[in-house]
Amino acid sequence: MSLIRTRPEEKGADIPLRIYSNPICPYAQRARLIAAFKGVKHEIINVHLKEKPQWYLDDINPYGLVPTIEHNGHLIRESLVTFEYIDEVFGDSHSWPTDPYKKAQAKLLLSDFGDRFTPNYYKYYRNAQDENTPKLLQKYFKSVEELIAQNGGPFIFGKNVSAIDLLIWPWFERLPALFTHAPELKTLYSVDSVPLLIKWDAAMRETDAVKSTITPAERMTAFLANALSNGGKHDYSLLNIDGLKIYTKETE
Ligand SMILES: N[C@@H](CCC(=O)N[C@@H](CS)C(=O)NCC(=O)O)C(=O)O
Repeated sequence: MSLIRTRPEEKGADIPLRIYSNPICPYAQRARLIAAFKGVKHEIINVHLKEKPQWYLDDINPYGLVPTIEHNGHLIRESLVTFEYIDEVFGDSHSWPTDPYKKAQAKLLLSDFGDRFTPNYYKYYRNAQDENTPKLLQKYFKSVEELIAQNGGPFIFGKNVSAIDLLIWPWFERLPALFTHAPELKTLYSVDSVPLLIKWDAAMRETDAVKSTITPAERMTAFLANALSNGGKHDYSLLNIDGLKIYTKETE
């Protein structure tokens, strides 16, 4: 792994898309997933999330968050916005279901994800969970299970991956890391409790989009365990990713 302190060169014309990202970030993975799913040639610039380069804050994203994407001279931030932009601009078909009712169901799953799933998921990392937290996570698991059942699986809307599979996947990919921190959740995400969701998890891991963006669970676990015991410090070398470059603060 190398830390780089200068701004990256402008991208070559043969690479239409740049994604500012970080391998631990599930939001940034949304942009990487849709780019991979659509087969869009892109380059990834990883930004240190704790020691952000000043040029990133000044010129790329005033809030300092990843993802941001760069395309045709436009800078676009916020994971859902970047996802939908890439989905619309590249390829002939969009990844949301075309049937309006199915699309509404997908959007509802996404809305509940942001309102009910992720707030409870992150409570475990702040030690802010209470007796309702696992129940709310379980409710979400069950609602995905139900949609998979309605549509025949293995993906949420049937045989093909669609937008909602990709948009929620990064947090599911990171569940094994959460379970080492909150082992009591494991039984909620099991074959006995949500068999179709567990099959979905396995099917997602077989897709090219996931294979090309995944950060191995044991490395993510090591990274998060270290961050939790070191006051949030980020040691990206624990991810053990070959050739990983992280753009960081210009000065120590
Ligand atoms: N609402 C944003 C959230 C993105 C986000 O929280 N990214 C985190 C990393 S996972 C980040 O950039 N953190 C840096 C910081 O909080 O300063 C989105 O959907 O893109």
